[in-house]
Amino acid sequence: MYENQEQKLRSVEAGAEAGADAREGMRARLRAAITDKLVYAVGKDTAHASMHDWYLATALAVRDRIVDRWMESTRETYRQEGKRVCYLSLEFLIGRNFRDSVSNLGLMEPLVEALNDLGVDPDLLREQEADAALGNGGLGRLAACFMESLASLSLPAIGYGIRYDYGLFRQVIVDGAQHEVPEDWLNVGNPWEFERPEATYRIGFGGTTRDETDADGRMRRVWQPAETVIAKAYDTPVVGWRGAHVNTLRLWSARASEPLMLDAFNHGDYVGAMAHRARAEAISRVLYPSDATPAGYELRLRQEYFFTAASLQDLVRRHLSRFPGLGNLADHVAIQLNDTHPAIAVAELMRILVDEKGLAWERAWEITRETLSYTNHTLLPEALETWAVPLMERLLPRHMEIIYRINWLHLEAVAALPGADDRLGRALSIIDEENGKRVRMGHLAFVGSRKVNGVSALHTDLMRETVFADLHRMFPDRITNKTNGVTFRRWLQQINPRLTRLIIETIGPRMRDHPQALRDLEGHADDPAFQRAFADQRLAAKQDLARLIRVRTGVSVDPTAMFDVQIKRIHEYKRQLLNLLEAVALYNAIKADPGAGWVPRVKIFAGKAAASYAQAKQIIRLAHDLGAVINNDPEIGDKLKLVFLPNYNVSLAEVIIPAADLSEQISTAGMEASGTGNMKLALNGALTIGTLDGANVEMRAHVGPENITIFGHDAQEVAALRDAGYCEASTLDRSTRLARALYEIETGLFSPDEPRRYSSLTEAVAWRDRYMIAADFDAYWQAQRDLDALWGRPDEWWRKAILNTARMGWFSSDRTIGEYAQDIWRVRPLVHSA
Ligand code: 26V
Repeated sequence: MYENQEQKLRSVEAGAEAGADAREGMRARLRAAITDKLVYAVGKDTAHASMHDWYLATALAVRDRIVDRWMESTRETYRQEGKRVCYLSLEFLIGRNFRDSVSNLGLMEPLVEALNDLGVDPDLLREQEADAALGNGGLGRLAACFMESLASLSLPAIGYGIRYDYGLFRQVIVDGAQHEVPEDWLNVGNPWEFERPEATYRIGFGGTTRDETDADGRMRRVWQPAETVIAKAYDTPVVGWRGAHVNTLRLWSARASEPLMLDAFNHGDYVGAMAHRARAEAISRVLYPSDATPAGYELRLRQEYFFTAASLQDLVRRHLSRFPGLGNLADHVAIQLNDTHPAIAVAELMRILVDEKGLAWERAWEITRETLSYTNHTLLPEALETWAVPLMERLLPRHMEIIYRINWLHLEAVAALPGADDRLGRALSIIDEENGKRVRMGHLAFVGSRKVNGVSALHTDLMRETVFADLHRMFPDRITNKTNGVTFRRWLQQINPRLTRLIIETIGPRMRDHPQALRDLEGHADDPAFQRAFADQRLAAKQDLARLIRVRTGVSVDPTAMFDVQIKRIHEYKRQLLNLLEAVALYNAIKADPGAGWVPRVKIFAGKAAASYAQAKQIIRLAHDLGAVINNDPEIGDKLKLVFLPNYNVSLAEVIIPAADLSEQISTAGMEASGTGNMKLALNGALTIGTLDGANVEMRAHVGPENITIFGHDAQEVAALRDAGYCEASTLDRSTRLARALYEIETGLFSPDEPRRYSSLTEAVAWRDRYMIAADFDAYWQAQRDLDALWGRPDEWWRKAILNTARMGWFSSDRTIGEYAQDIWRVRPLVHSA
């Protein structure tokens, strides 16, 4: 395959040289296609077209150029009878699609020229696209990076998910507080998707089960659902790098099985005639925020079953169009469960095989266990999914029966283990009997899967040692590690064209196809001219970000200051509060000695808090209250600024990341499964300050311990502190800086209008400190001061920054996907003739 790609690259590049004419031709064709779409698809003439009309026309013209390759990819997949990956995920956090598609097709230059010919600003045009925010954070963005890498590696794959009408809420800040506004992303039209009215499936809910004798005299269990919802497919093509291969992202939208209850309507009950429709369509209405409260939970279970059942029906139908039965399903399909959200697939596949296709239970179980694999993304107990048995019995009665049978057979095997006892039985059971009978979806996914993976080396170790320790002893070969990665096409080449150009001028274009080729930069890390050029590219990105900060927050920041960035969901375990407390301590220190040669710093925060997560929302408010005081203190000036950029999303990340000098990855050790923002920032040349958590551990190994700043307790030390009954009090006595900062916040120095505003935050640190903020504060403070000193030695700083970019190649999602393909899915790339 390697040789193949090399050849492909050479022929593409040779073609590019010979192809100045071809480019002119493409420019003219695109120009014509865009005006054509504007008139005949959008229905506007050039004189009256808005920027949005131009965007739609351009996207449609680009989409046309994807379709041939898409169909060719599908035909080849069928022809070569290989195996296909089905990636089931409740979240795909794509962001914008335009630049991805255009640049992977290799059309960026002729398209920009064509738009310029038409008098349309390509940057303004790009801004017209709404972010597809169909995810909460890391898990959803990982799914989007994986889809791009699967296509780029020519691995036949389909992503299955939900086409939410409303993506993750838009964050609006009013007086420093977060408010949530619906994100109506489809309102402006989505030119990338194809509606598939022919691809619809019926999804049942509720009802009853009974035994029935079929024509051959065999007993079968029959499920008679009380309610049926229609799943309708919308397909978006996912273009791989250099356009060779195109996969599909298939998202399901819910429809009522009857459009209108005509009877009720005819009797004048117009609202009642539509009520069933509202109930059915609610399923795909809105994305769940990551820590929803129990209210509304039934809807989430309906979402999970809805998309899982539709996806399984779809892949089974496809399989049966080529083969007489499902006996060889595992040879042709690998199903990946992205967290436990689609874990009901274990029971649903068994139901299809046993109830619908009449296979023996044991054979069906073999097929299921060969076909499914499961990725775990968090060990936080509050995020591990369980469903109350009565709810499951009501909504999915047949699945509950199947789960009981799976569990019964599983517990039989448990009982036969050496040393088996009651404790082991309780720990391994799929049903948690201790908290009012709940189905443990992680256990179900684990038992029903061929492979189970964690997302970083540390996280996988902790899976083996903690949450899945007993299951791991029972199935010692099942857990495997697949450290996360990010797609370098988007997260370096597209978002940072300036740095990319400099890198290519320096080491050539190989890095575009081989992330590991970035290593060739190592030889330039000490070159003062290259260091200067590297710093200059980054300064330009910082000027862009400074402009954006000014427009969105009204705060002016100095682009030559150190940009210290923490961008991610707001969560106590991610410890934005630790960073804010350090800001207060630094503010105090500067005030005490303003002339002490402080390194100018801009602390930049962005992130959303789940609507129901009160502490996280308070952290956002505190950031604003601190900013208001610090940013307006004349004694502080440019020595310290603190800004919170509202409405963090993929598009905002794309502006912040190239401009970050320092990347904050400071979660309580043991709590962040991997992190992927950490990788994007380091790849673009930010230095990391972080704990030994998630993938930070492996980043340290790759970039070298001298090029990353690690502080604080590691996961073992955190566990030991907990076991010893840690609570903060003694630590607080030791750290006067922290004690003073907490006292100032506690007594309203930053919220004089409401002095007690933050007592819930300060008490959480001072009395419980579940997240070890007090335990790590002094080490964090010292690490920050060391970084200040390093900033004063620019040749050293830039050397380290360059070495970060040079050594992050391993964190490409192409490497991750290559490992999944080999070890978990056992799939091979498609060979494209053209
Ligand atoms: C949990 C729940 C609970 C109920 C409501 C909706 C909902 C949605 C998501 C979750 C679990 C989120 C888990 C997650 O996002 N994990 C992140 O996965 C990243 C990719 O592997 C990883 O880099 C992050 O460290 C990890 O926090």
